[in-house]
Amino acid sequence: MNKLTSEFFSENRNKLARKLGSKGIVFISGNALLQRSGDTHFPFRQDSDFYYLTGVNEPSAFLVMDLASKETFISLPIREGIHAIFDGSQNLQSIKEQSGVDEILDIESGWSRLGKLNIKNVYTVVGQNNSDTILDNPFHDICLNRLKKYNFEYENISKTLSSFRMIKNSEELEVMSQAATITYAALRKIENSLNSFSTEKSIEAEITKQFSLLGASGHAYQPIVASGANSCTLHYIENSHPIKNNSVILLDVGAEVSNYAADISRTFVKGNVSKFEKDVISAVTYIQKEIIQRIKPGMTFRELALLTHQEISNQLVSIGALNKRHSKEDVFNFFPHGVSHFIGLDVHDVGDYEMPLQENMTITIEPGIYWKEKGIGVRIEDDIVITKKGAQIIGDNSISLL
Ligand SMILES: [Mn+2]
Repeated sequence: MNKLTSEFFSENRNKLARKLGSKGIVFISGNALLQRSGDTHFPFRQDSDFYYLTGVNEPSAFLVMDLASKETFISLPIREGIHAIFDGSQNLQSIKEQSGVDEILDIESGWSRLGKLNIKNVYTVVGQNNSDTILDNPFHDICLNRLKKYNFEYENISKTLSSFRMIKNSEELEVMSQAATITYAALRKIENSLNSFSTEKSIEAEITKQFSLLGASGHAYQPIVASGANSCTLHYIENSHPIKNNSVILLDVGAEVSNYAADISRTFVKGNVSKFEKDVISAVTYIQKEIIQRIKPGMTFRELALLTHQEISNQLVSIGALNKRHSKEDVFNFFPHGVSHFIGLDVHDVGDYEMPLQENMTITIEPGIYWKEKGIGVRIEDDIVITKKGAQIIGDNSISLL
């Protein structure tokens, strides 16, 4: 269920229209279903820009805003006949109300309506993904190729949308807070019954169950449940090993609510905690608190990274991992990732890392110490919102939801 109001999505479109002026059209495509095998598909996740402007979670849809006439419509494959029998028909009225657009059209009517508009310039989003290993949703290119037949000039508004999405409003903060609170509740449930779990998989299953029962749509990303030496692998998502007694378990998980993510990490110990494990865990916990306390609007990501480096370096000395005369690389070996990223509709959200922190930006704070020789990795991560004077942790870590 969508917990954001139609005013939120309408205002996002209005803000974009004010920025772009009164000529041309905005064309934003959503995501299509992707084949998993045969005629089955992967679970659907909407394109974040399209969702931000519409609130619509239907596949193969596109949004058109005519900046001159202010008319807006969404086109989507309307399920009728045999498709409605198999997959159910959509409630078009509720899609229209949720999005606040003027009309919902089927795909072909949408394209023909578009053909009648006086299109010279089109504002759209192109090619956000530079990776070879994660491919863009093909529906974007399918739409772009079809649009090219109209002989238009296009402008990429990806950065404009990112600059909007980087600053959250109260509705977004509310759903992010729900996602974080659900994640904390699931983590507490695990912590309180840690001895009853003998495999990483059983912890993952319990977290998935908790997320569903507590009202999340699922995981915002592949959960990490890493015990023992697996905790040193930063993106360990196999979650398939038995958990030995007296070993650490690093959990990096996040619920998704109304397409907004939480991203939270905790490191627990099953069985007896040795002094050594305790030292590493308290060192990282201390560093994380210290960083959050010292964040202020105006701080740059570079300053945040330097502060983290200094804190980690101090703690590595005090736990005996390094001596005082160590190099930058020595610290990097223990902490090879960034301390922070934007979070929102995407778990690694869009945003400008050159910009100083400002009110209502939401970022993660996630220092860690990964001591490979000893087979122990510790990461502590919370999501924070930048406030007028500092930072505040998103979500409530103190309530039990079940
Ligand atoms: Mn993170």
